[in-house]
Amino acid sequence: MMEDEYQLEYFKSEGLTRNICTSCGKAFWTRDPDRTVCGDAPCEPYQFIGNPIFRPHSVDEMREAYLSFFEKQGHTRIDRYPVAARWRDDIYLTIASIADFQPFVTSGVVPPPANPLTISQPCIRLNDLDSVGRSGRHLTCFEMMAHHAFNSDDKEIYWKDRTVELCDQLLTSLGANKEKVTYKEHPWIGGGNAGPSVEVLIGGLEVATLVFMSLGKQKTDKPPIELEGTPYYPMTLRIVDTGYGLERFVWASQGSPTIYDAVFPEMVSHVMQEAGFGHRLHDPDFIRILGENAKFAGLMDISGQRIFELRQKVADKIGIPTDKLEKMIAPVESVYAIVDHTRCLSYMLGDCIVPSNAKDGYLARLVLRRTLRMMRELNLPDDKLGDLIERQMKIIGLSKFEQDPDVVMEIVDREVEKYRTTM
Ligand code: A5A
Repeated sequence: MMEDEYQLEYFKSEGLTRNICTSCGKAFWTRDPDRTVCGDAPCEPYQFIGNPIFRPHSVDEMREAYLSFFEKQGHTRIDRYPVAARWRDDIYLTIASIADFQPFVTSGVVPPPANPLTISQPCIRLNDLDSVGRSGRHLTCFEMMAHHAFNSDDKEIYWKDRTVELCDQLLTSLGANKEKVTYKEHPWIGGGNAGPSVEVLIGGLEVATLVFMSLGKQKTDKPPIELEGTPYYPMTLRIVDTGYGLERFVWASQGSPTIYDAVFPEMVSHVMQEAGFGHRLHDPDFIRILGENAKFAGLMDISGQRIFELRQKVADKIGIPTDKLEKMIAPVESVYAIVDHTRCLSYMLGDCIVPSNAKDGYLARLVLRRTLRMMRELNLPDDKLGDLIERQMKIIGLSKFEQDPDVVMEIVDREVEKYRTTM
């Protein structure tokens, strides 16, 4: 699409070069002229497991570091929006921080709550359900840290150069080596809008995406550009839409085998204990196998049959039979998925979604039943679900939720009863 769009003054002044990845053929910008791969999965394995990219941070420390960095750079901090996107008629769940401002702010109908602004928005995405617990990097529920600027003809805030500069400065402030960062060109089309975007990659992990929303299907007084056979018109507003994965930042700051160990250590160890394999948490062999598994899992798109391929590769590398590895790893993946799903449920129910057979209620029921199925596989009693969700709500902070925690517990108990009857 728009090669010129990536010829940034900032890249030139900082001496970055544009290289083509020998693995995927896509263009990326780097400070290392000899670099041959873009740094994305599956072109490069994770480099940071056991070798962290940033100074160690907990989830709360990382969120605060991010928001206060952007505050110091002139952004206003905004409270999060609910995970149920009730202001929209096209999606049920808040899937990205920019979703908070669509469609009314992005179309220019109402002004943004602040400009520029910074936020850490809990998001829910259920499209990668199969990878959760396995890929080491996918969560159903994650916080998208972001800074957004809304530029108009009357008021220019900042655009591409400043956005990339801020990203570089943030990464450096957290202890990263700028030489290792790559910016991969990633033209973006979706939801009726389009624009250039770059993926920010370091240590083999995509930590952020910087989107420059500048085209829309809606007619404006400017001449259209044709993309994939459809005319797109330069928008009245040009919007800086960034997204930094909080949990991925925390993971990269700790270098643990999986994102789950880094982000939910107390919940992982609690569920491991309950399932009867707490002793493994301190077994060096087990930790090594988990790390190898995570590295390979990062390289693959794990869906359906591909899980067997993953098991074979890891088993070959470690030198143990595939079925033995399967017995070791599969229950741990379920523990991770249960921890992820119960956090997702605490946001869903805490933000007043009620499980049902329709709309967002259906999605809550889906996640809840999936969790119960996995709990049964680990011989965890159904009644434990309420307790796990309550623990997650307490870790996040009860004051962050609109719904009364007692009501949440009552809802969960009723759902467990209904599930038993259905079974
Ligand atoms: N609106 C744009 C910025 C957007 O949504 N981009 S994105 O889909 O690439 O997400 C931004 C960042 O959120 C990603 O770079 C990644 O760091 C994080 N992220 C996305 N999906 C995730 C998931 N399922 N689990 C954990 N982090 C995720």
